[in-house]
Amino acid sequence: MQTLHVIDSHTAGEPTRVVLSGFPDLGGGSLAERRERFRERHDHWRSAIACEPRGSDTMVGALLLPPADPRCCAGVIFFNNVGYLGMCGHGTIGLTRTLAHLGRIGPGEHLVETPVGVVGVRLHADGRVSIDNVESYRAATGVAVEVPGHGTVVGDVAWGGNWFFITGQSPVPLDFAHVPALTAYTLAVQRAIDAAGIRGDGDGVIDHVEVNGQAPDGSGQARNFVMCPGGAYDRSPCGTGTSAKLACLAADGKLAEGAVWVQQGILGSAFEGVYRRSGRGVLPRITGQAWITGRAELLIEADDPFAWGIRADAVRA
Ligand code: PYC
Repeated sequence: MQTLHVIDSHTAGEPTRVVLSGFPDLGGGSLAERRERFRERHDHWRSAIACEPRGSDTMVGALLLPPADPRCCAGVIFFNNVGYLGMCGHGTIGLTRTLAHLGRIGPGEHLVETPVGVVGVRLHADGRVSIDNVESYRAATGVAVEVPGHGTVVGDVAWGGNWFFITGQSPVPLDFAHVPALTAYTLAVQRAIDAAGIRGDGDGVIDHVEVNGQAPDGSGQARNFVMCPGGAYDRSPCGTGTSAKLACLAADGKLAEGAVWVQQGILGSAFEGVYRRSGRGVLPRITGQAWITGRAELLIEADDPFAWGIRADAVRA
């Protein structure tokens, strides 16, 4: 029997499961090196934690590790039902709230090490969390892709800690009632981008599709629908997706440095984003809130046919 200790939270509706202990030793080195060891040698632990029956398609795991950089209060590797994330905005907000819940950090500024760089976090006295994300930028604009059943879809390719294709074209209103149609649409866009060989810098796979428009609630705020790599949509406004969007707004001159952008997700829950110009793009600061939902021991029994999660090699053909 294997035992893992976890704390669950949600950020604007999107779950994060912080793994505190019980995970195999990944050795030393950078978080990027340890993520490669995780992927190569221990991928079944990812599916045990994130996939059904213990997790779900929406679950983002956050393996808490000692940082290599002594300035940081924690190191983290984010993962989900199908693989690994570079950064995760909602997950970093959930992790920060979890560290506060454990009494490991208090209000103020802290640094967290991720596989794609060090990010700043600020725990506010009222429980909100701001993250200073990695440099985000637009790599390409006006990218056109033929999407079966939807015609030509045009969008931007942008980095916010993960790669995004961001489009303003939506076949239906951006509201909760249209989640099934938005899911089908964004999955079709994702397949079309992949088939067309459209990539981010360094051949980066564009594994997130973001539809952005006006919220239909009369607030004048923006609302998005973000499809994540594993076929589940982000319940939150997506921290890395909001960062990528800020980079596009900055590149288009549509949002001034320091001005607040309120980004709703498809549930209507919101993050606030501001940016400073930097290098190729912007340094985004994203603010949101997370709530603790559980503290658990995950048990893995050796004779359980789904011990390591419901994955292709565990189901009958
Ligand atoms: O908040 O950055 C984010 C995120 C990525 C995937 C799910 N959430």
